[in-house]
Parts: sequence; structure tokens; C-alpha cells
Amino acid sequence: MNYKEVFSGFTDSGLIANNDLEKLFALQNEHVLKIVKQFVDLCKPSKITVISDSKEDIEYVKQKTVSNQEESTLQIEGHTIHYDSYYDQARDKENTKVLISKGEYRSPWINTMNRDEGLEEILNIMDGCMKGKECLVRFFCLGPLNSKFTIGALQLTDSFYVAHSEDLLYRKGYEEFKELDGSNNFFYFIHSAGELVGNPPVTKNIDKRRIYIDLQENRVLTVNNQYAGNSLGLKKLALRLAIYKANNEDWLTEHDFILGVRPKGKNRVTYFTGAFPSACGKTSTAMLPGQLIVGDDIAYIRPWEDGFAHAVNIEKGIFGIIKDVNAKNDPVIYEALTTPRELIFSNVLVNMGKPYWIGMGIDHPKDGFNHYGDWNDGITDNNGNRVTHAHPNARYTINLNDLSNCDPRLEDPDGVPIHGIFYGGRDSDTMPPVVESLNWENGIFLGAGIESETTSATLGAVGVRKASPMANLDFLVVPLGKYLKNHQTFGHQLKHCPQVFSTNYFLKGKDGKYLNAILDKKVWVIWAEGRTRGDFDAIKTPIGYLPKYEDLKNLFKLELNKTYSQEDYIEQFTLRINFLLDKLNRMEEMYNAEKKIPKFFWDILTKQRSGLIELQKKFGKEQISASELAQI
Ligand code: SPV
Ligand code: MN
Repeated sequence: MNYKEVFSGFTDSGLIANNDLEKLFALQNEHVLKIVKQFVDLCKPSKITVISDSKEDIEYVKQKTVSNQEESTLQIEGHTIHYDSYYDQARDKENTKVLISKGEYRSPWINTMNRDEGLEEILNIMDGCMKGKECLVRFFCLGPLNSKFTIGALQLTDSFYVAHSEDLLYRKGYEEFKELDGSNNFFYFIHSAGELVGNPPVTKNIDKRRIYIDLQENRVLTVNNQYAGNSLGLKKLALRLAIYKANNEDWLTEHDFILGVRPKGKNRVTYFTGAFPSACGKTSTAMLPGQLIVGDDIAYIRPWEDGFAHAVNIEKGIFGIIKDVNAKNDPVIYEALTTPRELIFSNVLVNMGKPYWIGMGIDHPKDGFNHYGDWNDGITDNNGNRVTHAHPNARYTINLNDLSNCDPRLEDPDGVPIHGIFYGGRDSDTMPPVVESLNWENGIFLGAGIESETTSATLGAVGVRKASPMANLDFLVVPLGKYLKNHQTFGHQLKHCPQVFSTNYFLKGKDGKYLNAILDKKVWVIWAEGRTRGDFDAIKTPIGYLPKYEDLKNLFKLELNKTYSQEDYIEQFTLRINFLLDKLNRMEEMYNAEKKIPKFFWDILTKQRSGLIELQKKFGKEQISASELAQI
């Protein structure tokens, strides 16, 4: 196709300015031109603006976000507030679908749709969806600049808020796109907030909200939404495309934080990744005092020349849950949220230019503006539900390097070497606070068995367990069996396989009270670090290695200046055999629903089960403490 001719039509009709067109052509990439042409024709914006990496271009986005009222400025310099529709406050799982061809197999828990039908439906919805609006053409990088890890991302959107968020969360990529040498080796994302209503403008046609993942074309089409988990191409939408790519190559894409652990008195940093379902302590682990944060949400992990797995954060910012961020428990984030810098609040209460969220540790005013609109205490929505002053899933969007614990290796093109992996669950009665897997395959099994109990913060019954393999179930686009197998082969390529640990910060005693204080997790993390460096011995059990009392006692003293009693240790590090067997039964039931789960998974399940039953017989009881196990 002669794109010069095609686009001259666009300039003639005033759709695109000459200098914007020049920016597009300077990339020398026909794939980009083809995509822009196809979706401009379909979405019919009244203007196309191409944003390069230049300061002026990025500043234009920021200014426009405010002038078109997608964001409003707050009292503190650089702070803005954005609202999503009252009905678009979280990821829409029901309408997020993986498009697959006839005959392709996916796990039963993956939401799929026939590709032809899906495309027909969404392209229909997108027809004219940008009418009267400006379409931004953006270029970003998933990963550090000049890095083997990094994947380019092209974003078309009619939301300046989406583009502004991406400037905070991702690295600039216009110049990197020139390095593609015309190839189509990039992801692309077409987003439209659709028809808008009200002031601030929010998506009107929520019933036509669709998020369709087209693996064949490395693209995601998303329409009639604004909430970042639905709208931002580079966040959970790119995660799915990258999971597909990694699982068909030799690397991993994970829903992981990356943490640099620094034990007291040792002059070293040891890197861990960690996957935790929501409300299981992911952010609080990534933000542990005295440690370094590289990333809080998504990691690409590759086998590296030094024999270690290396990981990069594909983001450079945080889209974090703001609920419960307060000066006492999260001093670093709280400080960043209450001092001048560029950041976006979303879906919190604003009164006199000040933001208020749930659990911020200070009283909030009885009225103001929030995600519902004009709000006052006691107001109910159309369903008769009381509207809280801020949404429980309200967020802040901020540059990571605005946090004082940000690790400069965030930008290391070689990533950081991973010595350990955490899988964090939430259960009140089964898993000890920390367990190390017996080997790599057993580590995969630990990750595959993560469960999270529902809390009073979510809708529905409390204490219901939800399986969440590697905290990645929502984002899996390949069969779970293939995903586990890929983990296995990944580990076998490495000379230094990461050691794998599970954590459970939520174990309760007979009285129903939590057995651990909030900061105890620091000891589990530092113990795991020591294990990867050969500092501690451990007690071997059928489910994995448990820490020894003396080591924990010393770490509690050193890291927290706390006395850790033998009684506490015994209660926390006891194998509750019946509960562990129940957990194995649940895993068996779930994984039986999948066609091809690798053999190693079933071998480990069988071995753990028989090992636990044997112990039960040997001790003649069903609760056996680590101290008793240490004797055998
Ligand atoms: C999560 O829910 O895991 C998040 C926020 O990190 S969202 O972008 O909505 O996915
Ligand atoms: Mn996440």
C-alpha cells in the first residue's frame, strides 16, 4: 500500500497535522502505519496526534488531561484527581476474553471466545467510537531501554488520562520504535473510553464494555472503559500477551514484584520475585522497611549468561491500592502521596482540593466529590447501597523513583539475578508462615497451590478459599498445564535455580486470632534470603523445609528487636496434617479439571500425601510441630 498517498488524504481533511505525520513516517515502519490507518478508519476520531518522546509532546498530554477535565488539579503541586465511572471501578473479568480459533484448547477457568465472532462484535462496537474525539498515538517500552527483555508497545487511545498514566508507569518508546527496523515485533493496544457523559466525563455505555485479547495479532482491543486495569494497554492487557509469548519461548512473564533483600549486618543485596493474590501482602512485602523495591506488579524473567534467572520490572511506576496507606504503616508511600510531585489519584473523595481515602489515618469530611459524584455521608446508590467516601479499589499512580526505597537497578538492561521466589497465600489454618520447597519442581507445586481466603473487604462470604496459581489465574491465556510445564523447563535451563518459598501471613490460633504481628513477615523474608546464601540449616518435611527455632529467634532479635518464644514457634511451625491433606484434595480436584497437567505435579501430590499420612501414623496425632520433626 502507498501510505504516503493514504495519509495525504488524512492531512487534506485536517485529521492530522504535517509534523505529526512526519513523526509517524520517521519510524519507517509500515506495520505501525497500517494499524493507525485501520483503526482511524474504524474509530473515526476528528483528530490524530502523534506523541514522540519529546518534553513538549509529553507536556501536551498532561495539560490536555486537565483542560478536557479527565483530571483536575488538587491543592498540592503536581497532584491530580481522575474519576472512572461508578460502574467501572475494577477489572471486568466477565467481559475480558481471550479470542481463540476453532479447536484450540484452554483451561476451563480461562474466559474465551471464538476469534471471528469476538472480532466481529468488538469491531462493530468500536465503529465510530472516537467520533468528535482526539486519538493519541503513543509509543512505549515494556522493560528498560536497550534491553534484551524489552518489548515495544504501540497505544492508540482517545483518553488523555490513559496516556498520562502510561507516562508515569512506563518508559518512553518512540525512539526505541525506530530501532525495530520496520519489524512487527511489538504489542499494540487500541483503547476507547467510548461515548462520555457528565463532568468529569465518564464512560456512558458500560454495558458495551469489552476487552478482547487477540493473541494471533499481538494486540488487545478495549472499549467503553476507563479504569486502568481495563483501559491501559501496557498493564494487565500486555501482561496477557507477554504470558503467551513467554510460554511459547523459553522465559517467564509473571504477576510478580521484584525485591532487593538486605539483611542486617551483611553487606549484600539478594533479589527475589514474589507473586501474591490481592490482599495477601504483596505491596507490604515489596515495600518492607530497609529493603529495595525494583517492581511491585509485573516481571519478565529470562535465563541469563551467568546461570541465574534475571528479572526486569516492565513498569517504572506504581498503580497502587490507596486504601489503608497511612503514615504509620506505609511511611514511604504516604510521604510521596502528601508532597509535591506528579501523581494521579483516582476515585477518592476530594474536598477543598484535598484527597481523602479509606484508612488514611485521618478523619474525612462529611461531603465532597467522589467516584459517585456529589457525595455526602449516608448517600445511597441506585441499588440502595451506601456509598463509601472513597472506593475500596481507589488508586494512586506514581513514578517508582519518587519512592525513597527505589532501587536504581530498576533501569539495569540486564535486570537483576533472582535467588528466590515467594508465593504468598492467605489461609487461616493450613500453611505455616514460611516454607521452602524441596527443589524447583516442588517450588512450582507451591506456587500452583496458592490459595487466598476472601476477607470482609470483598463481596460475598468471608473465609472462602480461592485457588490462585502463581497469583496469575486471572491473566492466563495458555492452558495451566502448559504454563506449569514452561516453569519446569525454565528452571532446568538454569545453573542457579531460584529457591522457592511460600508465605502465609494470616495463620490463626485456636482462639481465632492472628499468630503473627504485621512486621513479622520481615523475619520470614530475611530467613529466606539467608537460605539462598547457605546461612541456615532447615527441617525437612513432606511439604518442604521449615526454619529452625534458634535461627528465627536470632533474626527476630536482630531485625525487629523482639523476643520470639519457643511456644510461638511451636504454634506457628506445626504441620496441621488434616488441613494439609484437605488442601491436597482441593488441588487434586481443581487440577483434574484440566486436560494435560504435567506428570511431575501429580508425582509431588502423591508423594506429599503419602508422606503426611506416614507422619500422622508415626506420631499417632495430626498436629506435629517442627521441633518434633527435627528429632527424626
Ligand atoms: C491487580 O489487580 O492485580 C492490580 C491492579 O495490580 S489492576 O491494574 O486493576 O490489575
Ligand atoms: Mn497486579
